Amino acid sequence: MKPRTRLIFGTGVALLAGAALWMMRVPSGPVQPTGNVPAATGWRLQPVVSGLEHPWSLAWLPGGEMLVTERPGRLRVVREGVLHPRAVSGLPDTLGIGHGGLMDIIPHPRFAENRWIYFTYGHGTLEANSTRLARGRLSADLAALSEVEVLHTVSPLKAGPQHFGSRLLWLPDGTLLLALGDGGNPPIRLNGELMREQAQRLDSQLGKILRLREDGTIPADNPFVGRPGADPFVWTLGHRNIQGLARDPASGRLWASEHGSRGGDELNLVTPGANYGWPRATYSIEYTFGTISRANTLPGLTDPVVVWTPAQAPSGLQFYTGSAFPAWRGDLFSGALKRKEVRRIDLDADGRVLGQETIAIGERVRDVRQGPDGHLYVLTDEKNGRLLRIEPVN
Ligand SMILES: [Ca+2]
Repeated sequence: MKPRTRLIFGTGVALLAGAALWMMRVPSGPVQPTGNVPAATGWRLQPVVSGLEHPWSLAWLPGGEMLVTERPGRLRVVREGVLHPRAVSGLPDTLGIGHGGLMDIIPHPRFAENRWIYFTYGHGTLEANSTRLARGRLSADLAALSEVEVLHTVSPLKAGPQHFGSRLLWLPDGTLLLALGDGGNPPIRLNGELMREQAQRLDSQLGKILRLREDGTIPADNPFVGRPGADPFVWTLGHRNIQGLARDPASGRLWASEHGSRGGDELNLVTPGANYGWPRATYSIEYTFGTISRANTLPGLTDPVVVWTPAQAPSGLQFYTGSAFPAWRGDLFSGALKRKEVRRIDLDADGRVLGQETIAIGERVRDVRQGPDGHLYVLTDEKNGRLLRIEPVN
């Protein structure tokens, strides 16, 4: 091929490739808020356990037993589908007010060796409180936690019963993510400004995802380590109140769901050091219908991937890898408190959203998790809360 021919040929290939990429890419510009979506098919709901008081999170142990937190401060065990009548002993006192109480729970990646269980809870008083991260060793009979140690107390302290977060997630390098809330709605203030401004302050842990080592110390490669005035635990910023955190083990993509104020709930693709905008840019408005920010998006801020208006009130988030629902593999499942459903978020192999479907539960959904059997398990946030299983039907 002559040089000139090669040039024309090469340019043509590049143009074709560019056009193909353009056709495949997600439209840029404002994210379209999602309202009603079609119902998912091929599933049924199977009750497993009832009598859980405002259950918040669940986790499986290597032996197949489940741990379930109850927001008032109890840790329960479910073995072969039966709720043990006695709560696990040895947990610290928790501040069970509003959004706070005993929240997320996650076993150490090497639990079988060390028996460590990590959990988050509200601590303090109505006037001065925070989210805490602690761990304890679970006895072989699953009856008691011992050697309980507080690994982290989120600072600064906040007032009131709102926006504690919180979700925990292990990264493959053995560090732990702790996702938090901004501390509360107006008129709650700190140092003369609205509490929500904490989400943009690098010296505050509110409205952040933090990254910690398993003993609660600071990983040296956190994105803001060494920056003057920045809190070295901070991993991402600009969040209002994260309630779901999930990781795709194949791609490593990390997803977080958070509550907006009125409308504007978000699903975000999370990368270290990024600023997710709250309250500078948001699709939500005040509960009183006032404006929070005129901007949906701003340079330097990371836009959400999905916006839910009207609000879903998203809760637990699961990336599905199981075999019970082959068509759902590689998709995200988000619980919804307000819409009383599980939302399936259909993703392609590159993590782009293809669509959504609703799985109606009829009760406030606090958490959704994939079980070892490949089914999805749901906790309902009620006084008589339930554990339900989503199973396939032909
Ligand atoms: Ca945002």
